[in-house]
Amino acid sequence: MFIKKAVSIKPSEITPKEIYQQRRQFLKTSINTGLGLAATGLLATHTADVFAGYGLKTLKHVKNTKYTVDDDLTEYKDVTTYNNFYEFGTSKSSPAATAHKLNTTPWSIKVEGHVEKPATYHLEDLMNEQTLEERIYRLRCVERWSMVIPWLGFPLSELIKKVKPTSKAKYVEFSTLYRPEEMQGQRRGVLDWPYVEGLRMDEAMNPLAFLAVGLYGEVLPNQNGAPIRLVVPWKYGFKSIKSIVTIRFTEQQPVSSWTRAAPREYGFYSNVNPNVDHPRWSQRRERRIGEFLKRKTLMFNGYADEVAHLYAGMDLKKYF
Ligand SMILES: Nc1nc2c(c(=O)[nH]1)N[C@H]1C(S)=C(S)[C@@H](COP(=O)(O)O)O[C@H]1N2
Ligand SMILES: [Mo]
Repeated sequence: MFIKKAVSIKPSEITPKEIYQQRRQFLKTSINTGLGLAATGLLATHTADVFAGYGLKTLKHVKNTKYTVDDDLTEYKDVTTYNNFYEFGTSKSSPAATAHKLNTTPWSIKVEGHVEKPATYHLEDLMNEQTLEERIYRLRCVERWSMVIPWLGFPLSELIKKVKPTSKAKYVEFSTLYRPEEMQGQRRGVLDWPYVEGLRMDEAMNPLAFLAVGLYGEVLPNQNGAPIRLVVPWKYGFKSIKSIVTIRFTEQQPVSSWTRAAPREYGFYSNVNPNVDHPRWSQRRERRIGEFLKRKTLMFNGYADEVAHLYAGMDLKKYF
């Protein structure tokens, strides 16, 4: 399908979202109606309309064909207008409407706790040291919807290796920016701000754990967690914390914002698991945004080969 085509593109090529969407639309149309090439002009116009006013900076990257999926990509418009980012309100549409108020330059990340080399990284320096790669991941929200997103970024393990955690470092804790003047959702006590998330050290070092700075070939739109956010594709979406300013290495298991808010509903692990219900709903199925029929939720969101070994011997009903 579409993804197979996309991965054959030269690694050095910058592929802005318009190109993705045109290819995707073209493939869809030629399959559905057999119109072929004649239809592309019309579709190109349509695509340009949809993206009028975005115009974000493109990022140079290579495609990592090891991390891709056969599923169709979720439309750029859905990825950037249907969001969970409570710092900008609790509705799905408010982040896209209000996140432009967030000033993301300059931005730095403080790395502290049990590390040999604590540091404050300016985002630009960090990015200059990394080769950005594109990875296509599924993201499954605990609320039973999912998306497939082409992220740009680098493995979390790269950053961890730089700061050299000591033997006391058993967990990694991440915090989001706290700036209620620009994040109007933080003026209300919906969650205990700043938003906090955490991973066990071996989870954080797993090659799938990713720090994203872009999507669809461009810098992250603010509503998706600019300028840098975590993506942990085998866990429910809320583990993928946005707009990170602090990374701390700890001995104790961090208490994440959602666990603090509702410990019976949101555990520390929060691995995608169709066999463990949320106390208020089943997790067996999900709706892929843009699709009508529901699909079955996969164990570890389809990433069991990569991550099941991390939980060998653990009772996943207890450690939900
Ligand atoms: N700081 C912060 N990070 C967050 C959230 C949030 O409210 N605040 N929502 C989470 C949830 S519930 C999901 S599903 C994903 C959504 O990411 P997306 O909007 O880029 O698809 O972000 C996660 N990261
Ligand atoms: Mo979510």
